[in-house]
Amino acid sequence: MDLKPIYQNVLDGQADAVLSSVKAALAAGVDPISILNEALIAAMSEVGRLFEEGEYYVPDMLISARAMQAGLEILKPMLVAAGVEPIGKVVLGTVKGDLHDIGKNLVGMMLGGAGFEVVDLGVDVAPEKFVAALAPDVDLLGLSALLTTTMPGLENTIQAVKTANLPYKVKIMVGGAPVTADYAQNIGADGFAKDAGQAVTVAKSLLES
Ligand code: B1M
Repeated sequence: MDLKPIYQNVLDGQADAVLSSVKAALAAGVDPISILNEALIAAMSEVGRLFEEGEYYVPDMLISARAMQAGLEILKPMLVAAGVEPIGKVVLGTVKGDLHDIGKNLVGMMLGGAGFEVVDLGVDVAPEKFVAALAPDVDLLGLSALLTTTMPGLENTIQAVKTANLPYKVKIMVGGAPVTADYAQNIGADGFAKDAGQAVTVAKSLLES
């Protein structure tokens, strides 16, 4: 069966059409894993590319991410039953004192869309709360800051992770409007992404490195 309609409906942000096209594919006997990889994830990766290239804007990406989530909700129980493993686990949050979450949520949706398991700690997250959420199965810690006054929270959290001296390595990716690649490097982050599309690329490369 042609999975193009699902792919296109995600690109167009048509949640209802995603739902019906996913249901139609399942009814036709298509494997949920193929629907996930070849339609939903493939479409979200195209959305990320379009966003990075300036063809899609934040609302387009949000609408596509929601449409993708709608399809994913139907597939989830089948994927769990099939034992599909996420490609990695990310703990994500906005640093202490900072209540901005739109960008962080987008990053979370894109990572989820790319196949990561995302644990979202929300906003105003203290360094010790981030540290407490880390575990051996966590591959990546994602920190977001939107205010120049809360940017030090990124460094404080990275320092708290170092001080915790965990017996396993968790890579740290940072981002947010005032954050730059130079700043990220200076505070000891492993990676920086300027937007949600790039966050997926960076997260995948951190997993491989
Ligand atoms: Co506030 N705010 N805000 N705000 N706010 C900014 C950030 C500001 C630039 C506005 C301005 O003055 N021009 C300014 C900061 C100035 C500065 O620090 N130099 C500001 C201020 C001052 C404030 C308050 C202090 C205002 C006040 O109360 N006096 C206050 C602070 C509250 C607090 O946090 N303690 C405040 C409050 C708020 C609202 C609550 C009203 C609301 C937030 C609602 C919410 O998030 N639920 C709000 C909003 C909406 C904004 C603006 C208008 C929009 C932010 C946004 O959502 N952008 C913003 C101005 C602006 O940016 N134009 C502003 C869209 C979003 C998709 O982009 O968040 O950049 P962004 O995320 C991108 C990338 O940065 C990146 O990917 C995302 C998607 O592509 N990214 C990551 C983000 N996190 C990442 C993590 C990664 C990787 C990439 O890896 C883990």
